[in-house]
Amino acid sequence: MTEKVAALIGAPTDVGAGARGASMGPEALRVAGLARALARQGVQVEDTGNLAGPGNPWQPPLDGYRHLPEVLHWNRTLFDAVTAQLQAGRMPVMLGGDHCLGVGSVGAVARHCSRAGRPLRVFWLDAHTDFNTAHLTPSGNVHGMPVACLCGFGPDELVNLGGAGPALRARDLRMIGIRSVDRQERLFVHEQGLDVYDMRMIDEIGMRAVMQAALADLPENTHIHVSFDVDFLDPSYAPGVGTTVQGGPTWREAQLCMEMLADTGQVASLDIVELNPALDVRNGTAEAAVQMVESLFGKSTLVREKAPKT
Ligand code: NNH
Ligand code: MN
Ligand code: MN
Ligand code: MN
Repeated sequence: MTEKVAALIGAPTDVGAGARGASMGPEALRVAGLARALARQGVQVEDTGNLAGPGNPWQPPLDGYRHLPEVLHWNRTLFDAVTAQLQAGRMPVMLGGDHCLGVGSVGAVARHCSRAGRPLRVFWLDAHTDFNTAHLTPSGNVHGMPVACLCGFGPDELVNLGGAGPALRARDLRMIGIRSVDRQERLFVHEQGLDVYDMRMIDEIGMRAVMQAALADLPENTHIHVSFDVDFLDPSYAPGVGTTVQGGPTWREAQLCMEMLADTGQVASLDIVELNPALDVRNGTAEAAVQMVESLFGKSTLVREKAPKT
């Protein structure tokens, strides 16, 4: 970890999702022992509590978006909170909430890095590419759109959040664990040249080679942001999410992904999103997510001097 103090920022909302309940995610992660897990890895934790924002009006989509005013409100608030923590030299750890919050969280990190002239690489760990637009989306749910918004395709207010023009370039993104892309979204992902490591590639070459490829040519001093959608994990051990997709990484494959990110020593901000306690069993998915995050912060079975090369 480049920053030694982690600031937990709760963003309890589900306005971007198709199921209610992700708004309970921050508290479930706390109950599952997130702060203690980070402390075990030598990280000082400051829990800044939960942000406040509008409730979920539970309305149908309007012009292709569900709850756009509420989504905007939450993302503006989150953008400011993440920016403040980065400026204070702390490592923001955002507890979602649904993945529409990626716009504010990753947006703040990207604008911060660009001001500092620091290279950025965003790891999008997810079953989905989240690259829909109002025209492509089958649902209108904004949690399926944050990557498109960050890359410049979305409503002006979200695209230009905290700065003019797109916050992120497609080439700064790596997507891992993908196994559900909507029909029209698929063509757009291809057209924009996103760097997607889908489950088939993980099957064919293994998680180790996938992560080596995704981490290749990492410039020195790169800020790594991890946007961890809990539906990245296989539903057999992580059922507590709104949109489960079969065929995710095994427990060990997911752990290896986190461990190899930790080995870089460059992870500097994190989102944990889409955990839905209303769909969970005895908080087991929250506990699984916490174990993954502990690995991301350097938990290792054996003492390892250095990651073995090739
Ligand atoms: N692709 C679908 C949609 O846009 C589902 C997105 N759901 C997610 N994304 N959980 O990570 O509606
Ligand atoms: Mn910094
Ligand atoms: Mn997602
Ligand atoms: Mn997802």
